[in-house]
Parts: sequence; C-alpha cells; structure tokens
Amino acid sequence: MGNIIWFDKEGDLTKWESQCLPIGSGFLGASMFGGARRERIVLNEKSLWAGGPCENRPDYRGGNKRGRYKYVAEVQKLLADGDYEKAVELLPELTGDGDFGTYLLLCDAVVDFELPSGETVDYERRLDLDKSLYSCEFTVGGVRYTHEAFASYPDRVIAFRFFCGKRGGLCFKLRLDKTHPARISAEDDTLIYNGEVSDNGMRFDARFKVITDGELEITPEGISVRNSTETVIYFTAATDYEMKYPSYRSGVSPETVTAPLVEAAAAKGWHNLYNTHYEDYSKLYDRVTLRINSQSTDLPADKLLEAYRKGDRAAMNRLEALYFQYGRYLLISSSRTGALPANLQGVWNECNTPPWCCDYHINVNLQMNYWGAYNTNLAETAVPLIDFLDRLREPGRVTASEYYNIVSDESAPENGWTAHTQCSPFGWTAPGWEFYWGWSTAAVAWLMQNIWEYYEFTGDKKTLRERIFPIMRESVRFYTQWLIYDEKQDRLVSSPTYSPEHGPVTVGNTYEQSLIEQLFIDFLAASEELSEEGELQEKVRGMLPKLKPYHIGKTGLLKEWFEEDAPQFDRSQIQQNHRHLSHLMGLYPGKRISSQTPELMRAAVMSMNDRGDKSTGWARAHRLNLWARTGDGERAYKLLRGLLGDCTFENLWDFHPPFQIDGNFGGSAGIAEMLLQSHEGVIRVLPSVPEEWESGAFTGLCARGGFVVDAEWENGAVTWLCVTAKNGGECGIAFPTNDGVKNVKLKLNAEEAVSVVSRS
Ligand code: FUC
Repeated sequence: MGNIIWFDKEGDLTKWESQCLPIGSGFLGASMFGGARRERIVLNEKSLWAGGPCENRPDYRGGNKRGRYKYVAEVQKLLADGDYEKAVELLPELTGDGDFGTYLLLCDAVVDFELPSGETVDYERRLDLDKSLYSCEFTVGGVRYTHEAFASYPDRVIAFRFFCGKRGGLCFKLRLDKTHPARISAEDDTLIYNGEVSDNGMRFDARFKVITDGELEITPEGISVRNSTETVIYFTAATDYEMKYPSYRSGVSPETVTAPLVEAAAAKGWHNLYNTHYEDYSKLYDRVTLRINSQSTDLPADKLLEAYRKGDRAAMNRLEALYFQYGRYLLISSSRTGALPANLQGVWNECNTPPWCCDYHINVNLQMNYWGAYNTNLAETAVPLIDFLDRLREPGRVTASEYYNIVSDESAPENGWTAHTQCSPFGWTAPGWEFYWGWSTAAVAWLMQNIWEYYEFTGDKKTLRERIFPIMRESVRFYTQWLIYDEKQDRLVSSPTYSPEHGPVTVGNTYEQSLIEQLFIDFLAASEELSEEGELQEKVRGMLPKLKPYHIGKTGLLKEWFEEDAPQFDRSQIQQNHRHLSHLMGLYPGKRISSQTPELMRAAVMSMNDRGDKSTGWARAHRLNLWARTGDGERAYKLLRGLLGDCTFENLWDFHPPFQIDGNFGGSAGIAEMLLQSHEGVIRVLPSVPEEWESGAFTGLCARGGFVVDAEWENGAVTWLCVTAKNGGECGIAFPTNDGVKNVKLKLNAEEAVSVVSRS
C-alpha cells in the first residue's frame, strides 16, 4: 500500500490550513483543494518577502539599535549586584526595532471549470508521497476528469495537467486573485504576472505557459481554454532577492530567470518533466521505508484521523507510518539547495499576514524543522540551512557589535556573530522589539548543533572544513567573549538570560549555559576532526568546565534557572505547563543528559512529568523526541498519539494552532528517534518502541558516523539487521533479541554492508 494522503471529497476552498494538499520544490510551493467546478491554487515563491533594505527604507539595519552594549553591561552589573528591579527597568533598551517584514503570498489562481450538469461522483483527490504527485479525479455527467500537478526542483517549475475523458470536453477559465499591484499581461501562450512588492520594491515575475489541444485565449484577465482534451500549464516564479548582505538583491531581472524556465519546461513536456522530477525526488525519498505492523487500513485522511483518535489499531499504524513519510516529503518539498530554508510553514502560505510573519524563529522552530534531516537520510535538505546561517554572519556581526561590543574589523575579522529569536531573509539578527520574547543569545549556539550534526551523520569533511566549521568557529568566538565570571554562582555565565517565552530574567539559565556548553564540546570535536588547534581551542577547553549548566533543585527537578531555589526568586512569570522545555536541551537535541548520566536523566524525567504532556503541536513533538531519548517507548508513543490525535489537521499538517510545520518535522524525527539512536556513541536499534509496535521494518535510517541501518522486528525482537557504512569505520550496535539486548562490534570498509542478523 502506497503512502498516499487522500480524500473522497473536495476540500473547502476557504479552509486552507486544514484542507489543502501541498506540493513544492524548495523555491516554489502550490497548494490545491481538489475543487471540481472551482479550484483554488495557492501559489508561493519562497523569497517573496516584504521588509528589508530598499529605497523607502534607506536606514534599514536589520533591527539593530546602536550602542546597546552599554545597557547590556549595566543590566549585567545590576543582576550581579542583585538589583533585579533596576535591571528589569533597563530591559526595554535590549530590544531591536524597525520593520521586520513578512513572507507574502504570490497569488491565488482560481480555476472555473465548465462541467456538465449533475453530481460529482467517483471523486478522489490524493497526494501520493511515493510519487511526489498530486491528483484529483472525478466523474460528472458520465465524463471523467483528471487534474494532476507536481513541483520540480531540477526544472524549477510547477506543472498542472487537466485532462478530460471526453474528447474536447475540457473548458475552463483561470484568473489570478489576491495579486500584488502588478502588470498582468499576455504574451502568446503565456500569462505573465510581473511587478514589485509595494513595501520594498522587490521585483517578481510569474509565468503560466499554457500548452493545449483546445482553443486558447489569454488576456490580462486570465486564461480561457475551450474544447480541449488535455491542457498543461507550466508555472514558475522568481524574484530579484539574493541571500546576500547588505542589499539582498541580485540585480537580475526575474523575467530573465522565469522566461527560459517555462519555455524549457514546455519543450520538455509533461512526461519527461515528471520523469526528471521523480528521479530527483525519489533519489532522496526512496532511501527510507517504514512499516509498522501490517498497516492494512487504507482510509481517506479525515477518516483515518478519526479512526486514529478512536484507537483503531490498523488506522494508528497506518497513520504513524504515513505521518513519518509526510514529514520527509514536506522537507524535500520545502528545503532544497539554492533556496531559503523551510520557514514556519515550509514554503506554503495563503496570505500576506501569516502568523509570526512565517519567519525563521530560532528559539526552537527552525531547529526543529531540521531535526529529521539526518536520521531520516535527507542530509542534502539541510544545505539551505547551512547557507542561510553562513549568510547571517555578516549582519550578525553588526548585532554582535551593537549589543555585545564584540567587534569584527580588519585586525579581528570574523570575530563573532549572533542572532536572536527571529530572523528574516534580510539579515534581521537583532533582538525582537520586546525583550521578553525577543532576547535569546544562545539561539545561535543551538543552531550550531543542527549544522554540526550534518558532519556527524555524513562524515563529509570537505563541507565541515569549508562551510560548517567557519560558521561554528565564529559563533564560538562570540560566546567566548560574551561569557562573564559570576562570583556568586562561581561560574562563567551568559547574562542576562531569559528562558524562551516565559523567563524570568536571570543569570546563566540552563537553556543558555547548556547550549553554549554543547557548542563548545562540538567545536572541540570538529577541531579535532580537522586537526585545528590554536588559541581558541585552548580558551574553549579552559572555559568549558566553568559553564556548569545542570543543577538539580530542592524538589529533585532539573533546574531551569540557577537561582530558582533562592527565596527572592520571582516565580510570577513561570507557567506550570509551559510549552518550551528549554532546560532539557541536553537530553534532546543535545547529548549531555543520557543513560551515562543517570542522576541528570532522573531529574530530566521528573521535570518532564512536572511540565506535563499536553501542549501545542511542536511542543508535543519536542516532548516526543525527549521521551524517546529516555528509552521509555510507551511514553514516547503517548506523545506521538497526542501529536497526531490532538494537533493534526485532516490534511495532516501540524497545528499550534495555527498551522506550523515544525510539528510535522519534529514528529517525523521523533518516530525515527524511537526506532534508531546513535547519540551515545553506540547505535541502538529500537531503543524506544512501544509494545503496540509489535512488528515492523525500516530501511535507510541513519546513525552518526555515516552508518545506514535496515531492520525488521517481530514481537519486539530484531529478526533482520543490516548495516551499511558510507565511509567505512567502526561502530557498536545494540539491538533487542528474544534473549535481551545484544551488542555487536563492527568494522566496515567504505560502502560495505553487513548483515548483523540474517533472515532465518
Ligand atoms: C516560538 C513559540 C511559539 C510559536 C513561535 C513561532 O516562539 O514559543 O509558540 O511557535 O515560536
């Protein structure tokens, strides 16, 4: 049975976040509802943003106010002196300002089909994840209609095909809706939508080239096709955005990009175009398969979800495997080299005022988007993240200098960069306009885990040396200059700190201390891999033991705030069941809390119990990964069930609410984390699998060190296990058998595969 999200009814055109089905190419996105008489196609181009530098905004500075480091120093001093109230008074100075901008909708395409009268019967719309193909089929008045669409990364177009089972029976009109002020013109067989974003003058050009066997008329009002059997529309769009500080403009007219793309696509034709797309997509997607029990049910997605909520076993296993692959599908569709990384909604967005501007939130969300990139064998999809962070360094140096007095100049180039809670494609790295959510000094340290893991999983030394290490090193330089010694705590601390989204303001909270510690550890490991040794490494080695991030409080919980047991500690801002579990970074995605640190593990588990399982979509996904790391498969499964049952729309998009794609990615990563772990130096197969997942099989999951694992299991015991070493090397592997967990040591050559447990 294929991995298909399907419905036997049309989507409600007004309920985009719960009913549409998305396709994407990293650059472009489209979402459809399967409307028979009227279809709405929401179109996106990932770089189409308001905000940033432009003629109307000559003073754009990425949100940075000037000379804020003076206030920061004052706040640090006041906090060290215990004058909390005065420190708090100064916090509004530690903010950014200016226009942040927002991700924009490109436009809707509304297609009105002229159909025979009568009811729509034998209806089905589907998103085939295995084929990366959207389709919708139905019969009206005895005539069968088929709509199909796919988004091609290699050819940078989206192709829509409309087919009618009765010769010449296809008639429709397509018009653009919700457009930006633009010129809409017709050139032969192509509708052109060309303009500038009014906020910042960003130029864009979108083209719809129509190939039809019917009669075609294109005017600025839209496309009209009559008496056709088959019509294909090749769509593409581009802007003059470039991920490059300070102008963020390429200087290239977008039409010089789009015009050849649609011409080439049309010349290639639907089938060849699809073949190229499928070849590209399947090379990534096909690397991993997953079966949980028998997955025998095949229900429409809305009914599947309903059955899931009722605890129907077959539906549960089916949906879990489908959700897992959906996360991978969404990542391949929204994060490809050359484009911006996946934003809060991947690449899909239906309006010009999306929640949180559909930005790059880095106090959990952007990180979570990429949690599944490596263990689910899609390392290539993390390249846009590496590119994005690399390009954030230049504006991030301005923030480092204005807020932290860490200055890069000729004598000290690349001396430190930073960013805060939210980033934009225009190098917004300043704190937010309110301290309480906007200050997050360690967010970049967290992101460094995402890119270091690229190397851990792939062993790609060239990328480590040339791309990843320079970004990490400059971040490390930043933190080594930022940390100060606090006498009362006898630690090197980040100060002030604010635990994401619920504070309070303290010195050296666990979130910041633990993320900086993990960065230092990873930086030393990276340096060793590259044989880099010098003053910085020496300094980091000296600072590392003084960070002391983890402390267990009076109640046995892992402390979120160093000072939390002190009588004067302000508990008023703390929410008991807060969604962020910022003090548990060391358990997941970090590695410092593990089975090797049983006391901390116990405290972490108590803390998770204290916070509770119910939360928003992404926060459940975080909890799922955290519990998977504890080895408690039943609890991890409970979180997965909550994520799918309580935080998933019927199109299987995750909601916060609103729709937020991080939960999809985090959920997919979490399922992989239940099946395979490698953060403790040993590869553990089925480390956190619930009894419910009695039998199953997976192929292609990745472990650190470049090992790829395939396995089958029955009644919880592994019945087949195959390990392939991409780069060769040694590893230990632990897996459950009928006689307990078995440990095996392996030594493999590059590309060598061994069958650790053979099929009997
Ligand atoms: C984080 C979360 C919010 C939301 C936002 C986009 O700050 O705390 O819940 O997900 O990102």
